[in-house]
Amino acid sequence: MERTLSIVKPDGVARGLIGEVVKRLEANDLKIIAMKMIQMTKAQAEGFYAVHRERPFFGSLTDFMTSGPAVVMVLEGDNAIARYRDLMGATNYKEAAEGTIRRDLATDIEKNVVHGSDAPETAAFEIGYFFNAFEINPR
Ligand code: RTP
Ligand code: MG
Repeated sequence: MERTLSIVKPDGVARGLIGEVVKRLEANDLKIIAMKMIQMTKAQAEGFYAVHRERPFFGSLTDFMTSGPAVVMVLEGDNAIARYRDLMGATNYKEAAEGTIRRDLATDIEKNVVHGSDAPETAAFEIGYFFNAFEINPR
């Protein structure tokens, strides 16, 4: 069993795609064991994406992530990190495989609807960034 952090980014929430994302998670055996809507501050977004702080898109990305509410979730399942990355598709929706969330729903390389942790260490950091132990409810 593995856990990963999922975010429906502000573009996905604004476009009414929370349900569509949740439907795909549940249909693919990724169990939602924590979930809440948040409004990130600039400082929170900068901390979350600290690995990207030297990238040219860092300012734009952290502005986007604070542009409206986002839905953060903890997912649990066998091989959850890689299986959720597969469901999301490539960062650039134009390069994402058919049937993935980003290929089907994204409109922009930045506004790409969802986030998913990319490794066990980043998943642990990202889950702890948004949730405390009492907010996570394994079933
Ligand atoms: P994420 O972290 O959000 O799950 O996405 P990812 O691993 O597929 O992509 P990553 O390289 O970690 O980039 C994080 C987010 O930054 C935005 N981005 N913009 N303008 C650009 O070239 C560019 N590249 C990345 C995207 O929102 C990406 O998901
Ligand atoms: Mg990433």
